[in-house]
Amino acid sequence: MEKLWFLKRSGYDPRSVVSDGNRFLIANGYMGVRGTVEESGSDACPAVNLAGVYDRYGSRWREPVNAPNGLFVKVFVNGKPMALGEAEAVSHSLAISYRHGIFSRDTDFGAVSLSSRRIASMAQPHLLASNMQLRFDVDCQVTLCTGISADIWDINGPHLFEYRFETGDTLLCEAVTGEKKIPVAVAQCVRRDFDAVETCESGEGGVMRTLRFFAQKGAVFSLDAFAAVYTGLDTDTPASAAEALASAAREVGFDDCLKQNCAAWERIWESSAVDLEGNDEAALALHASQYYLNSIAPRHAGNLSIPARGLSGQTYKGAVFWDSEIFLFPMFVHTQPEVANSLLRYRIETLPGALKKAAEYGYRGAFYPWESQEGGEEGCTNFNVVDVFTHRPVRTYFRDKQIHISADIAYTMRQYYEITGDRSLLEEGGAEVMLQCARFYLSRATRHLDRDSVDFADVIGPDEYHERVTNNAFTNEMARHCMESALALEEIFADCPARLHSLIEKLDYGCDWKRLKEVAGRIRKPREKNGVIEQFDGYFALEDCSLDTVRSRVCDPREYWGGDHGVAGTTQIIKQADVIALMALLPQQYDTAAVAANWDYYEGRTEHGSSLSACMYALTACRIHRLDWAWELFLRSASIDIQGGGKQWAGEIYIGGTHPASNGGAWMIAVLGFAGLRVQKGRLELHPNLPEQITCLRFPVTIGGRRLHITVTHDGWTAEEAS
Ligand code: IFM
Repeated sequence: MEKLWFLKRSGYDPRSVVSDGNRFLIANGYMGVRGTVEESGSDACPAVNLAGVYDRYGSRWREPVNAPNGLFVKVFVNGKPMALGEAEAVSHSLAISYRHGIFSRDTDFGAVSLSSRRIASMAQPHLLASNMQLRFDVDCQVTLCTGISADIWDINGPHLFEYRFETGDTLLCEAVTGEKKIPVAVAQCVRRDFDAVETCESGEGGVMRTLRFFAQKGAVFSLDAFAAVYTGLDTDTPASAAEALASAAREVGFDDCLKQNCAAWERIWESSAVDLEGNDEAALALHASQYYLNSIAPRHAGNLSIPARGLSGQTYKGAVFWDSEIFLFPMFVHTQPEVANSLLRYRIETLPGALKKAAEYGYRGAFYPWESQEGGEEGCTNFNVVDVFTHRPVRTYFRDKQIHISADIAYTMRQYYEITGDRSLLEEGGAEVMLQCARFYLSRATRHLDRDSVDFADVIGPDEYHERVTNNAFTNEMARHCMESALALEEIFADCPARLHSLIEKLDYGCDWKRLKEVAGRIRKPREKNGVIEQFDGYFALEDCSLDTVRSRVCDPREYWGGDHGVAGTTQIIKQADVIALMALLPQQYDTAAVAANWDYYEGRTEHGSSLSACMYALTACRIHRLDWAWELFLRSASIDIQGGGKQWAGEIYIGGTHPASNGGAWMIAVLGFAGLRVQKGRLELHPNLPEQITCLRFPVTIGGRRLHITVTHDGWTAEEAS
């Protein structure tokens, strides 16, 4: 049903331009194009955000590069700009087809109405294509400028230099990044069904083609634009590759490019679409979530991961966080294992960066970056928040102390094997990652002379508001799991022990292997009171006040709640799921009574200030049959990007964009929570917990190369093999 895959918003409100840029994003894994209108200048934050290409300008934060915008179009009627914000619009709407990743725009300026559609081709990752229909309501002289705009949005830029433009049938814009001199090339061609006097020129703002023509009242003209983007990371000749692709696309035409794009999207949905019956709003939100996640999967690469704000811009430095493993991986491993494989190959290939980071801090093994950029470079700086009162950068310790990142990666390596039954990833570097992560915890642990137990002191758990704590339950248990997973490699490689032994030898791991056995069992178990796990040593002694009390102490809506001076730091109010995240990740360790006790304690003390929080509470709520809560938290996770929700500011730093972790969380709640899917080495089980709002859930899963279609209702479930 079309309406379950389609979002439209009518009216123009300049205050929504930034959130609409996220909401109407189109992307294909290689690049993301923000949902801004064709004529937007950099003040509207347009962006063609490139996956995996980073740059640093001066001493500012490194961030991903935005390419010049090859789909720029601006129309003038009798010399007046027909542009949002410059001319009054009689009506205006933006829409997106989540099924096929098609952005559309309809604006009636009176004299002319502009209707356009745009795709980031899912069939050809380097290609953007658009069609604009212009309907004239008066006889008029028209000037239409279209081309490649270099007036692009950067948070910490500029990132492109040494611009070179070429005019002609195909327009070309070449530049290089500042730091690594990576060439970036964009080519643009058009196809039109009307006569015009055409001229081309280039200048600071880019390279433009100007079409001048006379339009009679009632005339309808059509303009296709094709833009191709390549960088020096894709080919040695990005400019000629871009030119060739843009002109080939013009030969094919917009309609056929669109068809190829739609067919590619249909293949994605065949393997992943979750259809929810009983509540259309929720069904749309779930499709939207899946769209935002599927559209940014690095299918073209095989060794890239996904940034925390996807391809919606440069927020969070375009970096890869634990979000990828813990929140995004589950949907992919169950539906498109090749994408899950890519996320983990990225970690295998960036192991050298993790070894280097550990060594820099004086540890052995692999300490993965908290905010990973290309090559495993740590993007997280020492100052990640700007204080709203003093305007000074605040020292945060995410980079140094959020050590659970390595365990999260090792956990996911093991999950990949457990779910797919495929050992090849472990053989091709995954086992080494697991061993090096375990080695890191060996070297990071603190042993006291007068006790047997081992502590992890001075860490930050998922709840980032309490910094530099000791024995964070999540960190300790995940570190233990990491060590036990390393030891489990013996069983995983039982049929070819020589393979593991030669790796152990290569890594000079003999002593560590013995120590793992000893230390894993000694890691301090979290303290408990009445069945409630203490989040870290001393947490229960903090002020136990309500969320409202903490809120009432906030003086500025943008102020940061964590760290030394934040309003939450001295209280038990936490930012996001921490103990509850642990219970969601290691369900076998906690019975339902333990989950219920901790859920009841922590939920009321959780701000859900991160979009990663709701899904962890929802998954555990399903386990303890709190389905009303699970439903409410599911809606929150699934609708975040439709609503334009989530925090937009951390202190004075903009953190808006799409929310892949929440998108992945929505899939997890629907499939792992409501349908209760578990896959162990290719064996599938379902333990449904359908809320009353859902009458039926249908979804495919791919296990061991077989695709199954699952249907879950209140009467039971069926699984059918796809033909
Ligand atoms: O990884 C998260 C973190 O847990 C909370 N702050 C935002 C990060 C990126 O999503």
